[in-house]
Amino acid sequence: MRTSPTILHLDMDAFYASVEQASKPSLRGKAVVVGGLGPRGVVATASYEARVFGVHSAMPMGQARRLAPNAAYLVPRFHFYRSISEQVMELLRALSPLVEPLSLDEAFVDLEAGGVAWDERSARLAGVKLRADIRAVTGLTGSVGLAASKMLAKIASEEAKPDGLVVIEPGTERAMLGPMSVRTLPGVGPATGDHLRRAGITTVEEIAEAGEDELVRLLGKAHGHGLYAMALARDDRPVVAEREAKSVSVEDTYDVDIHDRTRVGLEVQRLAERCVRRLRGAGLSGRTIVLKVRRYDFSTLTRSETLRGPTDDPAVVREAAARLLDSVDTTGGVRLLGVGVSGLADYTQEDLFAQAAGERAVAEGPVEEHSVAPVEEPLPLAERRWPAGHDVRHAEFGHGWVQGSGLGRVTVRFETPDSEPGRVRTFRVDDPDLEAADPLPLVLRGPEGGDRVPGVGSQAVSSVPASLPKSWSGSGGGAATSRP
Ligand code: TTP
Ligand code: MG
Ligand code: MG
Repeated sequence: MRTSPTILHLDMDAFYASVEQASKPSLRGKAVVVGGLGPRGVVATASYEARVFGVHSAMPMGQARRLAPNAAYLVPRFHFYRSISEQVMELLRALSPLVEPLSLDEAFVDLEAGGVAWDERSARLAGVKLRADIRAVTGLTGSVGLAASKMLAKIASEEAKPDGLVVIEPGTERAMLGPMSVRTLPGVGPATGDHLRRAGITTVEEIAEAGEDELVRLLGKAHGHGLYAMALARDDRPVVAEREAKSVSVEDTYDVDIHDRTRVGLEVQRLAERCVRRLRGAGLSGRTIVLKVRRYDFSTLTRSETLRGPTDDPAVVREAAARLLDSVDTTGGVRLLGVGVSGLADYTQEDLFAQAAGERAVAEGPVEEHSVAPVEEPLPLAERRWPAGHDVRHAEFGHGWVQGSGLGRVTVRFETPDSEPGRVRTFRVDDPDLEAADPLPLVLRGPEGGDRVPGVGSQAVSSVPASLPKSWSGSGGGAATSRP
């Protein structure tokens, strides 16, 4: 492990909700909930003002409305969030070639590889400047964690939230991790957490005390080893930029996130079959089966399993894909699924035997690479046309956003990111003067706008004030972190 805190983890604060507040002046400082507003909708995220009432991600929308009846309820604008995400990722890529995005609002950056930091001081400076630059370019706040490993950098950014920066100094990490819940460690979800609790293990310290053999006994070889190492703060995983793998794969994007686990399973089976058709069509086979799952928040997981020999057998690929799916948490919904086969060979082991039988039927027709999958929850027409929170333009009143619709009426608030909070007017849903519009940029970039992009390694820290992080809250761990 490196000896300086030069791995940076960034996570934007209340991302979707903050974008909405930046777009809509009347919502700043207010409780805002973004998510599915249909009968089975769940909360994607809530502004920190709404979290005070107990509203949080993945909560059923009905429950959120009971807890925070006066909050603004908005439908997500994924394309817009993605464009803001790209601006943020571009700032990260200016720091280092090694940027590993984990979701739309989150990424690791290897500052050392970019030559922008080599010790604690330079790392902290880069973090402070990054936060200021993100604010200047997007108008939003993100929290930064700095540490000598990915695991600790991510824990640090969580501690820094909201709107802060925390550095974990190398040498202090074990003392800091010890009293924390096992759930803090990567890969420990509710199921593993329960499993460990039943064995009397609730803190990271207790994992270390239990010893490696006990962990392996409880959780199996791979997971047990991995978790034990994490508990001792041993994490050598490198920051890896996204790269292309050689494989045959198919994937589907869903218009509406799939929440139903059975349905997810069926889709994976369908994709496995389609993947095998393409594989066979190309006269190939492969040893490694890969499952790709993109979740509601655009975080993308891949799981893979390597077989003893190459295959192009649909049953083998289906079963492997199903096993891989078992290890993926899909709570919150799935936007995209993919199945691939890599480790390609131009023959199959079975071929050597099957040829005699002479029956490798490749009877399937042409396969589309990418098809639009069926929609799970069709929206009522009125909602589809005027989703709450989406932008509109009125011929006379200009740019605004839909505050609500129903009973043949739509209520629009006319304001823009740089205006004062605006006024509300109501129209008929079929008013010809009203049309859907694209979102407006959150920050107007002046002629000097280009200067706001960070000059890598420059000593100048942007003049936008970077606010102080909230103080360290772990018991006895005060020495482990420090503030800018
Ligand atoms: P997060 O980074 O987990 O949460 P956040 O940015 O809203 O808040 P925090 O300050 O705690 O980081 O997720 C990023 C976005 O992903 C979030 O704004 C909305 C979306 N999301 C969902 O759609 N469903 C979910 O269950 C979660 C956790 C996030
Ligand atoms: Mg976030
Ligand atoms: Mg995140």
